[in-house]
Amino acid sequence: MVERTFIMIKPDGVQRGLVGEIIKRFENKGFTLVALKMMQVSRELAEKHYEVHKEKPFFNSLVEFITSSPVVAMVWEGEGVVAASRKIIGATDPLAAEPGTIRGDYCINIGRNLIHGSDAIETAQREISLWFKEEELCSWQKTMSCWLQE
Ligand code: IDP
Ligand code: MG
Repeated sequence: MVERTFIMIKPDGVQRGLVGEIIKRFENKGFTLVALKMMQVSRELAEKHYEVHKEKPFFNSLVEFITSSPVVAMVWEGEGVVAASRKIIGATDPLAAEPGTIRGDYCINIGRNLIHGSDAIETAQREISLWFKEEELCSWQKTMSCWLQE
């Protein structure tokens, strides 16, 4: 089974018109998009998704924010995609994120950091099954795959 990760463009990314710019970075890198949907997140889904943070002081404002306006949820596939996506995204605090990363290039505040990406392979599996039904995931082969992989 090829590695997959869960990526979500948060409400600020959608509102600021950065959906195309963000998707472009994953496409240009060579990863494969296997699922994508725009959705208004329910409180229940938001709380489940951020379950590990439920004792944190920012938990409530995070759930409020994620449910405040639509998001774009995606699954990307490729060898090493989980760790590589975290690098493409950059550090959680945008002011610490390196230039060239999404957070480093397009945002300034930890509570408005544009994008979520799974932090480990097991987390990715949990998040993908939380956000997507099996039939929403498209398994497909890029015709140019021989130009991306030896
Ligand atoms: P990550 O998104 O880089 O994986 P996490 O530590 O998993 O970062 O935190 C989840 C989200 O919670 C962050 O993306 C950010 O939006 C928010 N967050 C994390 N730490 C803080 C904080 O100290 N203040 C406000 N929001 C925070
Ligand atoms: Mg995280």
